[in-house]
Amino acid sequence: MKPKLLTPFARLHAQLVPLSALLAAALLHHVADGCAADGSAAPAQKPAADLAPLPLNLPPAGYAGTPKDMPPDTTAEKPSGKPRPPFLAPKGVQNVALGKPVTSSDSSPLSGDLKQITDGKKDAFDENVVTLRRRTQWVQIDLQTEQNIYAILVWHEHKTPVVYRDVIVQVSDDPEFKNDVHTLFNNDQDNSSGVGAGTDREYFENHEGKLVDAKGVRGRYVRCYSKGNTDHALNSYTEIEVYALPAQ
Ligand SMILES: [Ca+2]
Ligand SMILES: [Ca+2]
Repeated sequence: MKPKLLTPFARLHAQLVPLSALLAAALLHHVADGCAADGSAAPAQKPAADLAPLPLNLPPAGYAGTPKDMPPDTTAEKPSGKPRPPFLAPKGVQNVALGKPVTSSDSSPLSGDLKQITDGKKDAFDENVVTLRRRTQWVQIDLQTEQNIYAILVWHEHKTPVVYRDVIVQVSDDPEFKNDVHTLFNNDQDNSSGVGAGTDREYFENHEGKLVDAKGVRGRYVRCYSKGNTDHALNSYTEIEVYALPAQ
């Protein structure tokens, strides 16, 4: 077939159609970005001014200095000895785990009481440590309402620079953790706990606790796994904090 020659008008039309489609797309993008469909201004991405460092209240150091000897078979980095940089989260977040009920795969700890994991006491004293039996164990906090979670801090025991194995931190709306599970941290690289292999690194316990970035994930339950540490096969906890804002 002979190629059809376009009249000057048809050529202009052919150029304008994609242009108008582009304009419409740009307009839609603008609406999605900043304006609600009814024309009122919708909240844009949270500006940096609404962020603030987490309102942490750290316990004193449980040991002096940094570990001299690296334990064998660890993926942990040698600690720098410097304080952790401030972690920014939306202003107004608070530790919503304080005083909340705790359950565990081990319902009768070898020492301490599960409720001590959310009692706010986190100094490196033996009486603040709850110890669960060996092998993979978990503890779970019921925040009692859905929350937008920005950070989770875990102190196993920080009297000595031990490295815990198979630390996995998850959030879900399902108390059984079967559906809708968000895994925020997992350093079980060889999947020896069978929850799934993770890519995070091990770390040394210290008074700052392990800070896990939760990125605003929504959920009611927080579950933390571990499988012993470089000193012994038991699983200890001193405190878990969950920094969140009530879900809208
Ligand atoms: Ca405690
Ligand atoms: Ca492992």
